[in-house]
Amino acid sequence: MLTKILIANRGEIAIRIMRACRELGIKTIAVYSEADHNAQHVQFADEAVLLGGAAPKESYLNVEALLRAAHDSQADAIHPGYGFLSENASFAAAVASANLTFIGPSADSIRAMGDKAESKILMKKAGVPTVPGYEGLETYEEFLKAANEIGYPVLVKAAAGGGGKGMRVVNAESELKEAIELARSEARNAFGDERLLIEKYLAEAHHIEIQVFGDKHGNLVHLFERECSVQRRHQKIIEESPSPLLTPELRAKMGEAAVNAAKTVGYYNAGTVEFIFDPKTQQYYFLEMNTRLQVEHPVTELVTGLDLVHWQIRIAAGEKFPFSQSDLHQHGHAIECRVYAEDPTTGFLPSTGKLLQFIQPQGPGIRVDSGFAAGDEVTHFYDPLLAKLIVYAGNREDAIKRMQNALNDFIVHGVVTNMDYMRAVLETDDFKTGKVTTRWVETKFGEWSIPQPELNALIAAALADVVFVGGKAQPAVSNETDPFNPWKQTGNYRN
Ligand code: MV4
Repeated sequence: MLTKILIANRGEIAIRIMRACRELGIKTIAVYSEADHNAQHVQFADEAVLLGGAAPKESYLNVEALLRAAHDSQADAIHPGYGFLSENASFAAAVASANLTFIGPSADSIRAMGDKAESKILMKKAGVPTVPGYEGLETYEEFLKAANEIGYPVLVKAAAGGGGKGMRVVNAESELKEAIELARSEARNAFGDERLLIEKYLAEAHHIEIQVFGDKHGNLVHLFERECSVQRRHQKIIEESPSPLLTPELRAKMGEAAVNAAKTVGYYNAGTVEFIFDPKTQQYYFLEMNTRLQVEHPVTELVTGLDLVHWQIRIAAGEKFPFSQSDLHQHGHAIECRVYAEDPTTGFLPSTGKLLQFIQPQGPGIRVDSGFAAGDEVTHFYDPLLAKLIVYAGNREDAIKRMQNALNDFIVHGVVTNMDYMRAVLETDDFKTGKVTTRWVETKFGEWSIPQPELNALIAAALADVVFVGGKAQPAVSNETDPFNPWKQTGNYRN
């Protein structure tokens, strides 16, 4: 069994991983940048090691500093979390070469699934449905012929891309040549690899992903789906399980396809197979496989009752995963809202500042995975995710109601958040009826402003010298000496 784990990450996911370690009796080592010296994850760990400067390349992406920290603190494993180095095959290999356990898949699995052309070829061989298209094309003439065979609109993707990076939609032949040239130069600059894929673009479709989990002894299962179509510029905002679109038959078929996809690379540990689902044809197609624990994993934990990080650690230590597919069931409904320090009224620009108030909701079926507390500084150095608010209820309608109330009870003063925006999304008929596709935010909910009646109330309150806390008006703090006086803070429209 592992005795000491270094968490090569920060924020909410670092704390979340430390909670699983603590329950397993494993010591935790936090790493941090100079900007994070007071961060919650540093305080939560048993030990902490300074990596370097605030810039990720000097700290959380600094492989040499991370391995040195692991060595100096006698860690026997490293958990990468998500983002940063979590899908960097060279890092996974370097961890193994340092005789440390990498809590995740093999470097080979990461490398294979990181190449979107290679992974698509693997899927075709395994009989996993893929989007009609071509890999390995070189000349414009080849792309032109392929696009005419596929039929417009087509999507040009970078083979070394992923998560929407290096993707271009082409609606007509007249746009193709420029799109190919731009996509190629972007791919070369961003990834040092200019290979492109071309495929049919499924515009009105849903992003549905399947959680898979395997041990090092050949047992590989799926843990059902997550619906992730509420996204803005490839940043997920709201995720849920089950998907309102899947029938039990479709769920079983997509789960089997996801397991087959993972088996093509001998996958072990936690992974997610992404599909695009077209409700009109009821067809699903493999998009890519994420070889890491995902931000939205709590949604799966709540409907399956499993602690995924707990099992990641035990699998990494060589234990067998004691569940067969027939042992696993999906119960109830879970929804996650990602609370970002971003201002939806200014095109989601990051909002920075000191957190004056950070009051988390509580009650039955409410979970908050947070990396911040009142008094903390929200900086511009890292992803602006403040917390994940996840709710669980017996059915989708109750889960939506619970989420709306929990968002109301989540009080954040000092930075502007996207919570009112998410509450507005949850209130739409499109969301309630499961009609939100991957393009819905951009086409129907991209620009947003505070509804005028609410804005009037806020203006009246400001003039009347009150602030709203938990939806209730309170006398505004007026004495000038109070450092937490909300009137001192700019950019927080709640004042
Ligand atoms: C697609 C697609 C539609 N048709 N491929 C986005 C990033 C990566 N997961 C692959 N993605 C997509 N690939 C085909 N052939 C739709 C997506 C997609 C998406 C596309 C545009 C805007 C937002 C999106 C959100 C999720 C998935």
